[in-house]
Amino acid sequence: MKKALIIVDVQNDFCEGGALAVPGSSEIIPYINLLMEENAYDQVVLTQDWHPAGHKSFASSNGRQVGESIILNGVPQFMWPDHCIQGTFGAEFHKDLNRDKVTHIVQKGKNIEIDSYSGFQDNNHFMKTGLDDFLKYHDIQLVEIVGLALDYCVKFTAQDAVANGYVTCLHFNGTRAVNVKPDNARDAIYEMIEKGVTVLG
Ligand code: VGL
Ligand code: ZN
Repeated sequence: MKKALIIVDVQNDFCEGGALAVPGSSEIIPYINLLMEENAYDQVVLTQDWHPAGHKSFASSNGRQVGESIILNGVPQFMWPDHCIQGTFGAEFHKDLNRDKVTHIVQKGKNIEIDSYSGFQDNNHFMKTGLDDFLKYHDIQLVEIVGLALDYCVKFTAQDAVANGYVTCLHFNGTRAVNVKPDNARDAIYEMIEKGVTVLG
């Protein structure tokens, strides 16, 4: 059975000092590096949040405050600080993440009008990223997921992995949450379990 590791959005803007810093984010990097050393993954995929300047998920693009919510193309959209703008330092992968075994990179959030939390598709379910095609082409049946942030991109990527037919495991020690509200991490875990994700300690 072939297995892949999917490393979600381990980028400077989501790490300490970044525009959308996730608490404790840099702690997961040694854990992820160890996973890659100790497991013979058939594929290692990075996802990269990759927004054009002026992206509609940014509060500044809508004359809003960070933390507000708007309806964007019919779905609720949290208003984020400007982050992961194409070609900037904030959009680059964290330098400590070992990329020697990476076989594929998926960029998402490129459509200025639509956000994309999942590594598989945008939030409007309008465009696929090609990740499912890549994994199917390489006969992957099991995916293990780590990265940032647990309550957004990791959760939606894991749920879509189940929906696309993969045995899907989340490494709890390899992820951290934004926790806009204190219970967001816990709620995300329960939602993932309900949808069929296996949570590993
Ligand atoms: C993410 C908020 C906005 C994430 C990306 O990677 O979880 N969160 N864009
Ligand atoms: Zn984003």
